[in-house]
Amino acid sequence: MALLRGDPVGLSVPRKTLPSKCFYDAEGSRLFEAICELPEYHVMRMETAQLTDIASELAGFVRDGAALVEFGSSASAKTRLLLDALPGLGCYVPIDISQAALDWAVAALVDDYPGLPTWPLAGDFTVRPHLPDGADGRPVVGFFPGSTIGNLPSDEATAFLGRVRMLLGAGSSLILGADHTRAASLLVPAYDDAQGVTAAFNRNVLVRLNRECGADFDLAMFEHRAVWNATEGRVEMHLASRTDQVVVLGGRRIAFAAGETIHTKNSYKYHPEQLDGLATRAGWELAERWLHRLTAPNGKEWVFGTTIMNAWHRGREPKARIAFTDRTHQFRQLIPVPGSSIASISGAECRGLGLGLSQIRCLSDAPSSPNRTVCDRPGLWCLGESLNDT
Ligand code: AVI
Repeated sequence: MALLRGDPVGLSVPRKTLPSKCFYDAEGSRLFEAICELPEYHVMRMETAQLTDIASELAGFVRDGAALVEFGSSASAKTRLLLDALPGLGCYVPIDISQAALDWAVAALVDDYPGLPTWPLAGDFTVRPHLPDGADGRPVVGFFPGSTIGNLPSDEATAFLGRVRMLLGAGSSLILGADHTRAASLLVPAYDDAQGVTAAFNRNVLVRLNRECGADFDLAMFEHRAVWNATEGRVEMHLASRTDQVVVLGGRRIAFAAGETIHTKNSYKYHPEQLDGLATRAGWELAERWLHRLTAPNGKEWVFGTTIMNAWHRGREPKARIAFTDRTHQFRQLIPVPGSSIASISGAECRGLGLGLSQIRCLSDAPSSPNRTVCDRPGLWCLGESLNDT
């Protein structure tokens, strides 16, 4: 059941969901690569075309000797476009939770970039918030392409960008790729393609539950659906039960009514200004944005954006941060807060970090909050510790 461990919502509640980490086993990664080639799905092609166009302009924002830190290891064409445009780069630091993915990415790159020191960082950077020693003292540029930021709701996206900001440090920059397309007539086919590749990608989560969690989902009895939710500004992927049925998972019986769905994925399509708002709350400010547009035969537009942001400069850095521990007092998270010695975080952000409110203890030296206050009141938040070292 490792696949579902820590799943805060899951399948045993009325609105069934699964965590998006369920998608990416070897088969899921293979299917995602196939999605990127689909005629209906333009995200990857647009980003690659855009980076090809702007690589030399982006290079103007990166100082010689800089460390390039990529979130999600990759040996992709996009990484290579940047590396080719940045011959003065000091080192490359791909970060990934999976050691195997890192090994593969690094092996694929070293032959082509023999002079570039590569310092892969395996693991959860939110738990061990330090760059490798090889990056010490260098200007730092983060790279988070692929519109993966869109797979996070706004509170989690802010928390993620805040963690990235703390990792990369004062004076750093971040290159962020995000799809801004919001036309339902383009997005629904992009997530429900004619060849059924996205449907197979979605159903693969059931294959994994059968294999890894002892479930007995009948794949033919679940239909893939993609829906544009205009209120939330996101494409939703669901698996809808074709009939009344009961599925057994890890010894539990889970009932599905006909038409009931498992909500498996969200792909938020943030307006550029929304993205700026999230980034600002996380300690970043816009330096430059490039928008790449593609007009479809029906007159609707695909819009992809690459944004470079700078961490707050001296005098505007966060003056406080929140340090969380879990029940075992293990370090979990730091969140920067601008211009204040008091840090705060919303309940939604806590949940975005995968922490239940009762799990959160806050280390604080603020007079109104004794150290290690257990924050269990919805709506109000923990006080953070003051920082002298930013
Ligand atoms: C990885 N991510 C940005 C893709 C997206 O567009 O949300 C994942 C995806 N899932 C189905 N199609 C694409």
